[in-house]
Amino acid sequence: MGSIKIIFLVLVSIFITKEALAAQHVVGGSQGWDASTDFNSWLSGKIFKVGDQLVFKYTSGMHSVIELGSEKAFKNCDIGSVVDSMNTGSDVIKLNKPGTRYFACGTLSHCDQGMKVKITTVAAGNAPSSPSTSSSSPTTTSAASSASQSFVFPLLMLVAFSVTLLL
Ligand SMILES: [Cu+2]
Repeated sequence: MGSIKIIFLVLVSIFITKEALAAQHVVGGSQGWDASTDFNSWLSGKIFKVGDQLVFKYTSGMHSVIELGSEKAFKNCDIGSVVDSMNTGSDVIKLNKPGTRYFACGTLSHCDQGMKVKITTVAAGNAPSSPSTSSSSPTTTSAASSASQSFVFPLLMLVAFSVTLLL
């Protein structure tokens, strides 16, 4: 019985560590990947780190996800220059290196209607101290994100603890 508890605690702590390091971002929040979603407000204050994942949730067949190769293609909704495309309705994209990536809907005219997001990934562990560009409000956003993380962590600990008590 005791060894089961230890194994469980180890598994839980691995889970917590992974959770603290990488986050999953459902694009558009509860509204998902949809023409009616305001992606700019969803993006505001979000920080994407290496190792995080993007999840696009939508009705398959109605929308799709395409990755565009350049800022210009993104601006012009040039959905002809596609780097990658997905259409399962629950597409997961791993942000595996720092930099900017561009995603849009592949359905005709949806990109022009606003179904596009520009995701800038920062190195994991580093505080998002962007040196020169985009100095809009880095201090407030980083404070907000660390606040939400410090809220999630004790919550997971509490769940882990109560599950351990049940064993
Ligand atoms: Cu669409």
